Amino acid sequence: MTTPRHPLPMDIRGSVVATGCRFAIVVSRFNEEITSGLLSGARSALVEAAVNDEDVTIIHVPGAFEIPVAALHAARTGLFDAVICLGCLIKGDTMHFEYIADAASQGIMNVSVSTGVPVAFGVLTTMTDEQAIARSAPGEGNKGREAALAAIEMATLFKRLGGPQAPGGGA
Ligand code: INI
Repeated sequence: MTTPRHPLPMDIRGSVVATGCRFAIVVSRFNEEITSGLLSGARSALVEAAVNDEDVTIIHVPGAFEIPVAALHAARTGLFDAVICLGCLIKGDTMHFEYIADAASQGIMNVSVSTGVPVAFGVLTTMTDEQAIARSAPGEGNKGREAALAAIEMATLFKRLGGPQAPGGGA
């Protein structure tokens, strides 16, 4: 006699409503006039997704270079269903931009894959101030909003999917 198998979902996707999900936002202070716009965009998206204010923790770090380790710390607590990373790098005359942009993007991806917690990338890497201003202004093109929407989708997707949770089991 064969044991009845639990049917697998045929099609699964996230939701635009994330009530009950908990989010950490890691935001850097460098270029704060830009990162504050990204933060506003992310917060608005969470409000639109009916996420409760008390389910959002904002973690401030000095610069984009510090974002991955703060995101790792947040993910490892097991308290959050997703982490949203916000920062701004504007290209200057030296290689500094390239090193920090590489460290931030690779570091953020590594946190997500190593912990299993969705980590959204909302770090601007622009050639000019004008590009950074345009991408942090209120509205659909705000990259903080875009990162929050990705985090909402991934957090709700993983809730529906079930299976192993982040270390700490809080997600
Ligand atoms: N940090 C940024 O977030 N954006 C930048 O454009 C930037 N630039 O140009 O230097 C920057 N530097 C600081 C860096 O992220 C670290 O905070 C610093 O190196 C200390 O570790």
